[in-house]
Amino acid sequence: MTGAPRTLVIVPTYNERENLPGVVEQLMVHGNVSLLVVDDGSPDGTGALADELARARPGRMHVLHRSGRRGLGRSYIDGIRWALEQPYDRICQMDADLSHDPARVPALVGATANADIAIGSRYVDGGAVVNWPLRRRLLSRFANAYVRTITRLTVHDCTAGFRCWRRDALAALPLDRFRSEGYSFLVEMLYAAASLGKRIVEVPITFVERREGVSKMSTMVMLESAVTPWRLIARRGQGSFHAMV
Ligand SMILES: Nc1nc2c(ncn2[C@@H]2O[C@H](COP(=O)(O)OP(=O)(O)OP(=O)(O)O)[C@@H](O)[C@H]2O)c(=O)[nH]1
Ligand SMILES: [Mg+2]
Repeated sequence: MTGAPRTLVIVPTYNERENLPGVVEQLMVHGNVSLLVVDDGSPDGTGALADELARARPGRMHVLHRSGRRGLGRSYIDGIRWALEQPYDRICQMDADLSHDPARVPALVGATANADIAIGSRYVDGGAVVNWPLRRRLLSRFANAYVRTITRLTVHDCTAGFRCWRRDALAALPLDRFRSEGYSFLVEMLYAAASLGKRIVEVPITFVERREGVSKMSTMVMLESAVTPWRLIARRGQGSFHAMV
């Protein structure tokens, strides 16, 4: 059957040694899915472990090793550039900490049959967050309300890191103009896509807080996230993303 789109899942990693084997195993059960790990020189040896796992899965698993300044945004840009040189129909984004269930990848891919982007959303009917303390729940809710209010994005989970893109929608993004280094890269991507008129749908997911490893959320990352929506709308005046339509 030629039905299932050729899909690549990009997974950025920084110190995810304990989580990576589970992510790989659970993704590989989907026959049409390949994996690209983008490791930022993790001191815990995640990169070497990824190489080892990839050697056992030739053609299905790939590893990009970054050096220099680390960051989620930079990692995604490198990963997306790599992905667009390969013949994948769908390109997904997913965290390495198993807070995103690899079993939901087919649902996201399926939702792109009638959309350019499918977001794995905690904040639509049927979506949920498990094991987050109240403080973390409130921060995420606040971040979403903040982004939606400033940018006028209508997506309920703008900061979600679990997404599937149709290849052409991802290729349309002006990657060289993106400035976010940390998590706000996710908002910047979405904003650019919405500005380009891409169709965005949300698929409910249950987000489960990581059991292994530690969060990489830092004060700098949060500060950047607070500034990014304002920077995005300031650029709108200059027609920055619209010029690409
Ligand atoms: N390549 C790369 N990956 C990163 C970097 N920072 C975080 N990541 C990865 O991005 C994903 C999300 O990071 P997390 O630390 O889980 O962030 P979070 O989900 O906000 O925090 P948690 O509460 O720990 O789940 C994980 O797969 C991380 O390993 C980075 O600087 N470079
Ligand atoms: Mg996480």
